[in-house]
Amino acid sequence: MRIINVAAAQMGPIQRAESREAVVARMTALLDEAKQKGADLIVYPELALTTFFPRWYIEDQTEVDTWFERDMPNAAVQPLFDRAAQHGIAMYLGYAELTPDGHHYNTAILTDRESRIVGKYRKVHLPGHEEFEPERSHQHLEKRYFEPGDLGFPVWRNLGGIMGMAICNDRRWPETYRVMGLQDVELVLIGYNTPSVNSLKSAEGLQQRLFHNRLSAQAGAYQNSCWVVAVAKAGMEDGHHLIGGSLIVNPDGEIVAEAVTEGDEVLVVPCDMDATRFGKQTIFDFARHRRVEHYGLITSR
Ligand code: CDT
Repeated sequence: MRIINVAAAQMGPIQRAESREAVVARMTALLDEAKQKGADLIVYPELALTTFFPRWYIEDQTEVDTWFERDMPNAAVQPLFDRAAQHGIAMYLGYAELTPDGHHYNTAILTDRESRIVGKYRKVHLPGHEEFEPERSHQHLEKRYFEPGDLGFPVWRNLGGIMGMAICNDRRWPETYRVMGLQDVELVLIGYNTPSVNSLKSAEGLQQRLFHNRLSAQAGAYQNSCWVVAVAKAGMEDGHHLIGGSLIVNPDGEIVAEAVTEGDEVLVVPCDMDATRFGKQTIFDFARHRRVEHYGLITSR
């Protein structure tokens, strides 16, 4: 057995006025709880340091840039890195990244037990729109504020497992998991901020969105025989509701833990990386069973 004790650290809402320092204090409390529960790895949500600012239409780029981190770790986040190293806990952490040459990405990093950054992922599938659309109940301006990620879907060896990362909307796309599956991924880490209502289609509500969240994570896990950990920022944020439902799914596609609140909540599950092997060597032995000669359309359109 190759056990990694994985903590899904769901976060309750972060209001617009909340400082990075206050958020990092909350994240540190979740880290301490994860340590008490025996965690080796903690997974935080997408854009874990701030409110989900793409719901706000901002024209002034200087103001937009206040939501981004120019360095990671920076002074506000360093205490979290220090505590994680003290506890020997690796992290997945989502944040808005502003690069030295002026690029904006929706990013997640992976650290090792010493808080060294071993992996970086930049969100590929950016949902939403670029301009203010008054008919919507809320804006979703990821296409305005971020560029599509330029790093693909790599995997990393960390804590004795093979890990990959994705961010929120990526989890709805089978290609996300399959590209990592083709690199033998054992554990896929995902943070998300998902509004509980569709801004245009009012019939789609909380229960359906929670269902689609489970469906996506469970299908990705089963079809690639890997663990999937999907972690929400949840609850009523700036007057807009985000789904909770953070969950850990095993390589059979079964949910083994699911959050019951919409607040700060830690789930810890011992995930055996060897449990991925049976599926990878049988029904999802890609080398033996895939028929790539019939898949060309997937990449040509
Ligand atoms: N953050 C993020 O990617 N949220 C999207 C909302 C989709 S509706 C525009 C999601 O897929 O959950």
